Amino acid sequence: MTVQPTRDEKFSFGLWTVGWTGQDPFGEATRKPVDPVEAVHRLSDMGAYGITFHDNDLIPFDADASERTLILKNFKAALEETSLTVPMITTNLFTHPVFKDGGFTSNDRSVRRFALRKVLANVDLAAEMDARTFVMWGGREGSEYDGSKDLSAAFDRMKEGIDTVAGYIKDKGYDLRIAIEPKPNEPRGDILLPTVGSALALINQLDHGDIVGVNPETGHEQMAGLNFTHSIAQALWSGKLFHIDLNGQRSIKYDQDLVFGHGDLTSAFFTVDLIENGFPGGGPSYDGPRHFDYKPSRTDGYDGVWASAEANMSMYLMLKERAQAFRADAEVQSAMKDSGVLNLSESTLGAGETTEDLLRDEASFESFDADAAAQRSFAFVRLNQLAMEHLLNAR
Ligand code: GLT
Ligand code: MN
Ligand code: MN
Repeated sequence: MTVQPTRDEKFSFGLWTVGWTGQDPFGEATRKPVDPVEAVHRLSDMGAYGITFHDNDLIPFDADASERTLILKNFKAALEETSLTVPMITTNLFTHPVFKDGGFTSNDRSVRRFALRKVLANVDLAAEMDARTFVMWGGREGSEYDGSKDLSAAFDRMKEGIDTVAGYIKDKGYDLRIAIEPKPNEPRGDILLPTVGSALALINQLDHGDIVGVNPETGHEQMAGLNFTHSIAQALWSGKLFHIDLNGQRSIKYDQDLVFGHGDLTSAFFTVDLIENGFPGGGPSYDGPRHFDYKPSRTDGYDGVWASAEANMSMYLMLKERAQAFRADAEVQSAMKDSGVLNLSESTLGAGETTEDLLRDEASFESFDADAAAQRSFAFVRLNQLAMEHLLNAR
């Protein structure tokens, strides 16, 4: 069963995803490179609305000005023909050996200056392509040995780099926001800003943090043993969920980049439930691209590449349908009520109540029967079982 997407679903794919040739640290490529123009047509035909890329996914690192112009001309023509959009652009600061110790935080200042110039040039390209989000994944910003980095200076340089780019975006008047993508490790032994929480904390220290948010990836949070839905929830609550990378990961191991839902399916269900249905009591919601950042398995040929791209969208739409049925079910609503899910929206202090008032309220403490309150069953298992029944389409 394949559920056919429409452009209103805002599905997008990285050029590096369907374009991954299967090269890994242990083996050579198992597929020939794909032509970016073909990728645009294929993705458009299967119902995606956007394609994203690193500068060097499209334009080789050492391309001269005329090669660059020709490549962009052909790519833009394909976009125009298909009306596929480019909602996000990002910069490759990890493949070329010059970035082996990072870009913004390399111990070598000349590399840091080169990295900044590469990013600024790519910001201009993002504006030219009408992208709204500029992702920064600092895969090489990190270390293998704790003694090899002055970590305080590294955070200073990270802040300096991001603020310089954000300031440039503002000076130019571009309608573009930065989204930091966290990852705990791989390719570096440890990467700076390993989780959504770390990225949010750094954003608070920036001068231009108002246009900087996060781009959480399902598998990256799960590689750190974290709950992805909780991570995007906190990003949303902070007004910082600018973009999202959906994929699949099976527990704490190397970055698997599986098809969305092919890792932790229960987690994927609640991720879609949050994105599509919002928090149970209202609150901020996400309206941006549903971007898939996965790798078609290197065991598959191009038939499998395009089928897996469709599988991401299909998985998402099936989960969306299941999550909507879950929320609409009267039994679920009453189970939520029994579990007190909606009561959490009520503020703990009453309207206008001061801390002094609370301290004077004997019912809240002195005469509060903690043992009696402890008898309450929250019945969370029943609620979760209903979710699983909906997920399995068993209701
Ligand atoms: C790289 C990484 C992804 C990031 C990309 C953006 S590059 O493939 O593994 O998670 O989203 O730089
Ligand atoms: Mn990944
Ligand atoms: Mn990603």
